[in-house]
Amino acid sequence: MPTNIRDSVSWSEIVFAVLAGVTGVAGSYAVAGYTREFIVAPIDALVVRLTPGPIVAFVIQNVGERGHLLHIALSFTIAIGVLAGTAIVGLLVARRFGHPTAGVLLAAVLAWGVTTAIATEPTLALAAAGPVAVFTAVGSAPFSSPDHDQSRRSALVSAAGALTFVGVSIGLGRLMTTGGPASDEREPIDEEVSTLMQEAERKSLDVDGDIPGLVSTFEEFYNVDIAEFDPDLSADGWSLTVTGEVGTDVTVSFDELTDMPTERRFETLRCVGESLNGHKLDNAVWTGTPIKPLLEEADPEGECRCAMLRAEDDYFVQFPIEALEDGFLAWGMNGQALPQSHGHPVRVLVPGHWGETNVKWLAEIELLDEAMDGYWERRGWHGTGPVNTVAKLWSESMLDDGQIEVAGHAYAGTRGVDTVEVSVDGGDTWRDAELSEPLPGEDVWRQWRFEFEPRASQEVVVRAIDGDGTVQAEERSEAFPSGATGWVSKTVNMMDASSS
Ligand SMILES: Nc1nc2c(c(=O)[nH]1)N[C@H]1C(S)=C(S)[C@@H](COP(=O)(O)O)O[C@H]1N2
Ligand SMILES: [Mo]
Repeated sequence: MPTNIRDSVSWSEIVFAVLAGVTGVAGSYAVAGYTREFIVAPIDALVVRLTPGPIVAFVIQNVGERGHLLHIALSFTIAIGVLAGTAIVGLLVARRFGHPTAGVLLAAVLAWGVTTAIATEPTLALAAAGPVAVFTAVGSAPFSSPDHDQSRRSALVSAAGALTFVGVSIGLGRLMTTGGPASDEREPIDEEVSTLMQEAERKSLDVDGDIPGLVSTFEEFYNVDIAEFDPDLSADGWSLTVTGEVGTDVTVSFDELTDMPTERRFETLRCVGESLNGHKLDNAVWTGTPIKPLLEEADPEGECRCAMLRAEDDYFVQFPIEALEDGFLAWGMNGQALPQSHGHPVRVLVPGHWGETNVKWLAEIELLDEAMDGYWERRGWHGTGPVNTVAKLWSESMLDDGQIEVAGHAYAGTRGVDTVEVSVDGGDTWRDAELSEPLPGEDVWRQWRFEFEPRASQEVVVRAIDGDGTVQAEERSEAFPSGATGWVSKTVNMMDASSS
């Protein structure tokens, strides 16, 4: 056996193997879409799971939002590498034994087997194995000897073919990526929800700038997930178990849950990781049932009076029972079945606490004896506590009469927003903003709006006062580890405002 891989694998073989890997991944995408059946999905889950906490914390702090591109790029590279590896084996066998057919068959079977083992059902795996076989065949054809003029042409034609294939696959894969609940699971909006949504629309301020209404649409509602590929669960197969330090284990199916007393609630969510004036703050009407009766039925006994909530994506959050008792198990959002990206079929909503406690794809509530860190707490965050108060400045515009309008949303969790104040002189003097009428509910944001006479350039500062009379903290801090603090401040000059 040669000791150096370069002795045994030629450059042209590497090129064809890479083409096989790229097209194999593209083929998998074409039939699976951007779902958990796509060969990259389980690899990415593994990459995320194996990445040490300090690295995750570092990436979140320094790369932020785009951090997930790093692990996704790595996962694509690994997937391409694995399929290219199967092609290499085929190419070597073809050359060593002078038997291209055997090599192609071997590569195809290996690519198919690996794809089935990693990600997807056997028939879908054929879509990855097919292109691997084709490029192994082209790469092991006699004319592809490295020193032939024709081989260069064949490589070029192959690359062009691969590119075309990738392009078509991207198109097909997009069609396969559905996202929301299947259309047969989409329900008509019930009357109670539609009354609440109308109320929210009526109470939304008439803002000239572009800000969400009091209910965020599915398109607007932010998304934060630990996994790149959301669990794809059916309501039929779902159940929730309350277990651990309990008097009796309790398990409920989806049908049993939705047969429990149903309520509709406005509930606002905010991510602890968002920047001070960020947009990871949204509100919806949720349909569900209170958690408390289920907890009472299980009869919690543990020392810490706390529970670990666990989800299908291996996410987990530890939380005091006392706060959990105010929580809600939701299966509907704005009158539709919970979309896949928001936790289909059932998620938790906990009033007043940071977004991370609102566990999606809920599977288990385990009552504990001893407190343990949750997923984000292990990575240094303090994100289970009550939310900070914030007033966002999300739009500036010049009105027809020449006045400047600034507007946004304000949120203070269960304390509620009492007042929003605006200063147009950098914080020296303050006036009250117009506020939207409060919506029913314990944990709902409000909109604010303010008009002023423009001067050349002025610093607009905004702050909220919560229902306890506490003014939003002025001292600035980053989101990590306990949520951003400070007052949002923006230099508004007439030119900018007129163009927004
Ligand atoms: N299972 C699970 N639940 C989860 C998360 C997650 O990654 N997995 N992210 C949490 C975080 S950090 C936030 S801010 C909210 C976001 O909910 P949304 O995506 O519905 O807006 O969900 C929380 N629940
Ligand atoms: Mo979050």
